[in-house]
Amino acid sequence: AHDYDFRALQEKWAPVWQELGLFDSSKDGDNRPRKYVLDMFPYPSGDLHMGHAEQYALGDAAARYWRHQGFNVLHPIGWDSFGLPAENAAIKNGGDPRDWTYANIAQQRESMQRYGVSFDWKRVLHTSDPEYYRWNQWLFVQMYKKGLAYRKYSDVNWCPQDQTVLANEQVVDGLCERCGAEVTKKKLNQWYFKITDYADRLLDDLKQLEGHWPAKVLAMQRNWIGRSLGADVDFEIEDRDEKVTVFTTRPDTLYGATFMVVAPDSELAAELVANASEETRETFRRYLDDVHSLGAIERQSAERPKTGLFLERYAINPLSGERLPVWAADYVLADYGHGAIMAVPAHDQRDLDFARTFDLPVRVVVDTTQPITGAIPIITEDTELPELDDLNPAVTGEALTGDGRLCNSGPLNGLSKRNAISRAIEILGDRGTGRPAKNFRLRDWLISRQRYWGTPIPILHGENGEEVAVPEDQLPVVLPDAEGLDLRPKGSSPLGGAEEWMRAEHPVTGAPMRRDADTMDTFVDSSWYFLRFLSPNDDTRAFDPAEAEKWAPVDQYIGGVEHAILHLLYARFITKVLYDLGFITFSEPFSALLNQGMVIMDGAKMSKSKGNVVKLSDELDTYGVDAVRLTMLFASPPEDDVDWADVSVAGSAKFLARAWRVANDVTSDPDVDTARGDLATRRAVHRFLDEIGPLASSFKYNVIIARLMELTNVTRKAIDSGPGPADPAVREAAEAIAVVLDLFAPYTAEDMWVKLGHEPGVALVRWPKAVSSLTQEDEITAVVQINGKVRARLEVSPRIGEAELERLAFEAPPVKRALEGKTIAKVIVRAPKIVNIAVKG
Ligand code: ANZ
Repeated sequence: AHDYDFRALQEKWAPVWQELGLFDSSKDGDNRPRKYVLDMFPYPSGDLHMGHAEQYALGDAAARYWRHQGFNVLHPIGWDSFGLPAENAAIKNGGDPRDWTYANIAQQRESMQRYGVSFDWKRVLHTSDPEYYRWNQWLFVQMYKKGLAYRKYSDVNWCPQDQTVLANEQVVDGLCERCGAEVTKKKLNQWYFKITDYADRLLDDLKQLEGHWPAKVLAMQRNWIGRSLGADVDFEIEDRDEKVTVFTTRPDTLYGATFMVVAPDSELAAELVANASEETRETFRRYLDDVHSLGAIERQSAERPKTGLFLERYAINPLSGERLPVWAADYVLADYGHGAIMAVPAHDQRDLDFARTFDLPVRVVVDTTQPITGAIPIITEDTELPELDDLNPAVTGEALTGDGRLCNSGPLNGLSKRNAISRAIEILGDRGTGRPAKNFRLRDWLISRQRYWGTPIPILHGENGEEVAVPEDQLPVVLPDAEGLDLRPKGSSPLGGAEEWMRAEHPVTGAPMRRDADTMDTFVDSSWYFLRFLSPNDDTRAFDPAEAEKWAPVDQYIGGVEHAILHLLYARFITKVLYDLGFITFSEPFSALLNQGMVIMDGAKMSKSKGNVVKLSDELDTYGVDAVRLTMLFASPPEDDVDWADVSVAGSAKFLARAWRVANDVTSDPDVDTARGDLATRRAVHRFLDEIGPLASSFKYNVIIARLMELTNVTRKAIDSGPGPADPAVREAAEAIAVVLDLFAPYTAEDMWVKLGHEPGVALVRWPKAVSSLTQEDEITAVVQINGKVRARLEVSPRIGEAELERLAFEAPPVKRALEGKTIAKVIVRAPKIVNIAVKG
């Protein structure tokens, strides 16, 4: 009975926990306060791996901590089970994506149960179940009715390998995020969610999350939304009735505009070039072909040499009346702002590079050598401007982007950049040729996919182009069987081949209609799943608003930083939509977010190609669940990566065995009065308890584990060579270790708890509280000597630092008096006991 046997513990306690329903969050009459702790749900790609092991160890420590604080913790799990890998596996190996998916789910589920995560297994969901995706369709219909889901014929990102469209977010450096193939453009009729309507709120509400979400994630979200404030300015074009509007963040530099640039792939460019010479039109056509082969990021790259051509047209500067040549160049994008810009080469680097390439004029209009504070200098036409040659962008090649005083700018002269921006907008407004404007980098969310394994889009199409939503009482539109369908990517959805399924009737007239054959982006599934966990078996609605009121928003969300942009942005968007529709009363889904680091090997991400993959199941077989979980959290703070080459799982297992033996050796009764225990041991226990509270709420689990190890050593000594195993303080220590250890090593903790004479269920035991009289430190006496004579005695902490002790010594009144008029020759500090001061005179 004195051997620590992790296998026996795992086998013994897993079924007991199931039976006791310790993690059941929906018991009648449970009036504990509530917390919602959510781990990002997994994709069923195979068995659990080391990354999962880290994530679930972390999320579980958070969930268990709150239970120990007396909360009813909702800690659910489900599977994000639609998506391409299942479909690709089916294409490669034959078979049905459904079988592959559910077999993997079964395996992951078993592994999670063995891993001892305190999930509420009554609330499981799979997004590929009709009982779930029915509500994706419901959500789609709500959005469709509100004009937030719409179809548009447009150029989309196309992955030629996967033969499917990709959201902008799924294109990384011009490549498909999934398969790495080069992404091309294709014109298709696609469904979008109008996330741009929510751009301002998605940005502004990030403020609420400051301090609760990683700063890096907030910055990535801000950047992705990319709000720019500035002005729209209308330019007349010679021989054209309509004006061309440009968006600029620097209307203050209008007098420095020396040419205009339009995106070559815009309709405007095509129209403007139509009147040009045959030669120019031919050059333009060839240029356009080149442009089509480039991605947006590449086009805007500062490194790429500037290319473009003069369109033989002129624009008129609305303030100065100056005539500006109009060019087409690929560094201007067709789908940002108005697809046209006023180029100010002196103050914009890309414009400057372009001007220098094509020999266009550069005019400085912000004198960056002038201070912007103090009185406004009066600059007139006659004012001699400083020799700017050192700074002249045409010479240096460096645009002047800093602040300064406006010059060469008529009514704006002398103003600072900021004031000139407002003034320019005012003047433009007065003349009716400009107005304040705002632009976002964010684009609408393309949600349709031409693939099989996803949620069918609940729309019917008539022959005449009529479009109607499937009535809600006819949902779900169930995915047809894969059997007999050709799942191979071919640019149109495999569902189109399900002839029988495609046929439908108009819900009112009964006229024949055809189903929409596309399926939804799986990010739709994960944009609201946290709400479905609240009433996962409700077949009358997506979720129960009363349950949402009780539990949501999620108090703590835990997952990988790879979801920093897309998933979180979409979930935030859908939450706001549901808020606007009146289904929920909060508008941010995740009150706090924690990103765990990765598990790496020898400094590198684990991958088959590198041959450095550590198999989770091997580690679990060798060292046991608890040792692996403990190691994950002991290795580093949770945000940092864990290098598996640097950890010792065997060391963790040894510590667990030591802790477990401590519990075994305790000989006092469970009801012994611990207040009678050995004082030194008790002090160690209560200082430990005092210290770990704040550590736990800031996820410093690695430090808590270090303290647990120390307390275990102290207790071992107390048993072997101190007050002995019957001392009540030894029991107090062993119990504290068991209860806190439950965060990291639940099997060991449970067994210790029961060995200590309690009923199973350590997971629900309240954390013991530190007794303040036992946490105060003993003080010791430090002496201050001047030339060898004791002048003062100070009561100080035994852990006082040298600097602090020296400061206290010099502040002591008798020391001050004795030093009056003397010169200090030397000070020697030996904390915590002595300060020696040598003086002269
Ligand atoms: C004149 C100017 C002068 C500009 C200056 C900048 C500095 P963000 O901050 O990203 O919104 N721009 C506008 N539309 C564009 C498009 N479709 N493609 C490429 N560039 C475009 O950038 C706004 C600035 O980017 C705008 O302000 C415009 O150049 C350019 F000293 O106008 B600016």
